[in-house]
Amino acid sequence: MKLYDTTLAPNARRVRMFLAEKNMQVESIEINLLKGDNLTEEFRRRNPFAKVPVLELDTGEILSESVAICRYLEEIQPEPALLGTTALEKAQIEMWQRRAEFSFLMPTGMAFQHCTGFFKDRMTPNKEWGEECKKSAFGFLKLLNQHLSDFTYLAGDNFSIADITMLTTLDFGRTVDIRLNEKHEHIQRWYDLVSQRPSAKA
Ligand SMILES: N[C@@H](CCC(=O)N[C@@H](CS)C(=O)NCC(=O)O)C(=O)O
Repeated sequence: MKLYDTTLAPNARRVRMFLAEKNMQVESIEINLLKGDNLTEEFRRRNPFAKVPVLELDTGEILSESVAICRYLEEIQPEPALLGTTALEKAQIEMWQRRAEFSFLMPTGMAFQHCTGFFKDRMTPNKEWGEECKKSAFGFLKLLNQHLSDFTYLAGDNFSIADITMLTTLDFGRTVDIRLNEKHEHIQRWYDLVSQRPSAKA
């Protein structure tokens, strides 16, 4: 399998971390987003949405969307389970995965795009909107901090894809000053725990 990957992109790192947890190795092809490697005809043939990550299977089938890629990896390599095993656990992981993605990864990504102008060659940044998104990301941190006062990981007792989404986004958030502060002591405890996992180096 080949992973079309970008070292600094949080979505790509989600898949790299997932692979590392599963102890799976794939060929990695670095896509330089700033240079627009993802905007070429050749890349768009693999993913018309022109985003990384993309997983190309040995059969030539193509998968994009980080969570869809992770679902595929979980099916072919079920251990360790990162998407849950029981009906309840699967639903709780999905719940926290979606919360982390929609209420933290998305606004953090928007804050990055609109505050830094990194993609100004392909979109019109709106700094005011970026700042709004930043506020909304901090709103999620407040709720998550309360939640983590009672739970070890986002979805309960077991490390899951929801923790991967949260950790990779939190690390990426530093680019726009979305960082933990003294009010986030429970997230800090969780962060210290999950960032020590070998997969966090991915
Ligand atoms: N929903 C997609 C999002 C993918 C995405 O937004 N990737 C970013 C990097 S983190 C990208 O390729 N951006 C390039 C661009 O916007 O030109 C996923 O989960 O994989």
